[in-house]
Amino acid sequence: MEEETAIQKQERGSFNPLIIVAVVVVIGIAIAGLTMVKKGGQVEGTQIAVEESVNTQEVPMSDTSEVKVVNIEGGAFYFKPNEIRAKAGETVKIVFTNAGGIHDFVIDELSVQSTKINDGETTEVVFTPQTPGTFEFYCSVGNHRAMGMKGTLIVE
Ligand SMILES: [Cu+2]
Repeated sequence: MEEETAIQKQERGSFNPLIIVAVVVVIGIAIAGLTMVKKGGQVEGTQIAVEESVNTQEVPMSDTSEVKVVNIEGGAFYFKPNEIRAKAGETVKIVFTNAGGIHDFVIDELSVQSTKINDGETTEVVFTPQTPGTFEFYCSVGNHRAMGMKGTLIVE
């Protein structure tokens, strides 16, 4: 009886540490696994959020190569051409060259305002109309707008 008890004690004594080690290892693996899953989920979520925010911004990454460049000449008192077209969501780059006098290029509704430039100078404005419509662009210097220095942007 005493020997059996001693064996049982030995067995318990030798088994219990192994079980504890095994449980600790299993828990450790489980925690590590959960942590990796959480990290993976967070990374994916972050990537999706970034893509969504990019898509809602004015200049989507995929559209940077689709910038529509429009050369416009301005003088006393005209824009040439005086009608330009763009698609909603399309980024437009106006390259505005001054053929004489002091002029600028303005579209109130789209918050477009170039710098005022002198004879022979060129300036650029970049914008992305988001909604279809017809917008007037004009020169805000003096009475140039009233003198006919204006045009139409048609967003389709
Ligand atoms: Cu002008």
